[in-house]
Amino acid sequence: MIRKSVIIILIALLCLMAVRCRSSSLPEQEEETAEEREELIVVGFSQLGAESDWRSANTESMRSTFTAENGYQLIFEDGQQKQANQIMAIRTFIQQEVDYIVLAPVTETGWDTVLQEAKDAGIPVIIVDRMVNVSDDSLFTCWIGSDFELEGKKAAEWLNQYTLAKGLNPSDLHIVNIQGTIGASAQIGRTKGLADAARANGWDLLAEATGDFTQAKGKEVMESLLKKYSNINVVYCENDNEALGAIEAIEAAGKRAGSDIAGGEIMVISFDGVNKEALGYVLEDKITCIAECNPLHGPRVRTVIELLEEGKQPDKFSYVSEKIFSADETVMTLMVDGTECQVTILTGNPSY
Ligand code: GYE
Repeated sequence: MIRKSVIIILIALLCLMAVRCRSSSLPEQEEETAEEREELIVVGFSQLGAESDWRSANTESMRSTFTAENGYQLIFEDGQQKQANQIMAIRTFIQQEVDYIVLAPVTETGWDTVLQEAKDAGIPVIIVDRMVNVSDDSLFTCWIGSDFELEGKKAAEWLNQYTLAKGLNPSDLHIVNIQGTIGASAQIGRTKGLADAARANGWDLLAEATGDFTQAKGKEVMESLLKKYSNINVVYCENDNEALGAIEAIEAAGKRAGSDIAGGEIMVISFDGVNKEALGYVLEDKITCIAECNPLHGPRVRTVIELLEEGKQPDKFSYVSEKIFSADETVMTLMVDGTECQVTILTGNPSY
């Protein structure tokens, strides 16, 4: 009897120990994970959408930079080209108490309120790609992106030099502009670059219509422009995806995309230089010239965050330097804003 109760007591003791062990090991494990999580820098990234190859490359650059191996936790939100979605994402990041907010804004205006909320919460906001137009620049920490007007000026100056070299009369250039998303910095700058050059050079800028930076819309818009204007000989597309769509429309209308304007071709000019097919089209002369726009902002944003972590102040505005591509050697050098710019001649060798 005594032996039996000793055994029961022993078993009971063992059970108790086991339970105590589990319950003491559980919080330890939880603590560890929480600690581990705490070590990661949490970045909330509000991406504006997935409208183009440029955008996909930009998203990929952010995803492959802000990894756990590099010490980050990335919370990614796709705004689907709607500012309301992006505002909602930023509010969620604030609630989640992320360490940094990165915003690639769909359009420039309408950010004051939500950025003030982020500022009040003490969360630094880094703007990438397009700009925000806010009344108080202290609402964001810094911006990294491209000089879109410069890109536009380069493309327009390339067209100017090329057509002059070919002996074309400026007033015989009948241009349509398939614009990007209206109100986006990339649209505003590129549209201005062309419109100013058209005025200065005496080109006939027939129409401006938005293609929303997508291939489908680029095609649709070009189809209707071709129906409306029979004399189009240059199409300026504010990104490569629109250019691919425009070329589809040109060919479907029984016309040819190419640089031989005098021979009846429609010259396609574009931006980005990210899409492989578009770069291939440069070699085929279906796209005559592309002003590069660099999407690889992930490492640049990381450098900024590292500076901030060290208590240093990054530059307020950082512009990425960019090239201009063509396969045609007629124009080798451009003067834009008093600066000489070499044209990068594509030869099929991907080393540019
Ligand atoms: O050129 C276009 C994209 O804002 C620079 O957005 C970006 C532009 C890019 O959809 O392809």
